[in-house]
Amino acid sequence: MRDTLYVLRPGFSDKGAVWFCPYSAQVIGLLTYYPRLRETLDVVELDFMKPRYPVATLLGEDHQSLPVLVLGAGSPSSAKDVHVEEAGGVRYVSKTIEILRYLAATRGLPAPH
Ligand SMILES: N[C@@H](CCC(=O)N[C@@H](CS)C(=O)NCC(=O)O)C(=O)O
Repeated sequence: MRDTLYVLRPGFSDKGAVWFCPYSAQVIGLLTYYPRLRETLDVVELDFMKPRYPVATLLGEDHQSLPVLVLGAGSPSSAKDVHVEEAGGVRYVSKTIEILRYLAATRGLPAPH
């Protein structure tokens, strides 16, 4: 199983306005900088409305904040300055800067400054 990046689909409605998620945009930006990175993981866009399946099922209803990187079975459990969390046997990284660090470290890319 590959790593799966869940992000919010841009252009979602909330509080009477339309938005994009700046955190998701940062990670999508990294994929745009390094297109070969895009080939190493699966990317899934989810709607803003909760519950955000399948993240709510995989990690629990308390862990639906996006973006989140769910790690594949063979993926490293650590990277420098990254906190890999775990819920129900599923490992994941939830802080945006740590998702960027993890992807950079495990794919041999420059690190975020
Ligand atoms: N994990 C991010 C924050 C992500 C975040 O706040 N995402 C928003 C959408 S832009 C969200 O999913 N909010 C709903 C929630 O946190 O439950 C970080 O590194 O600070």
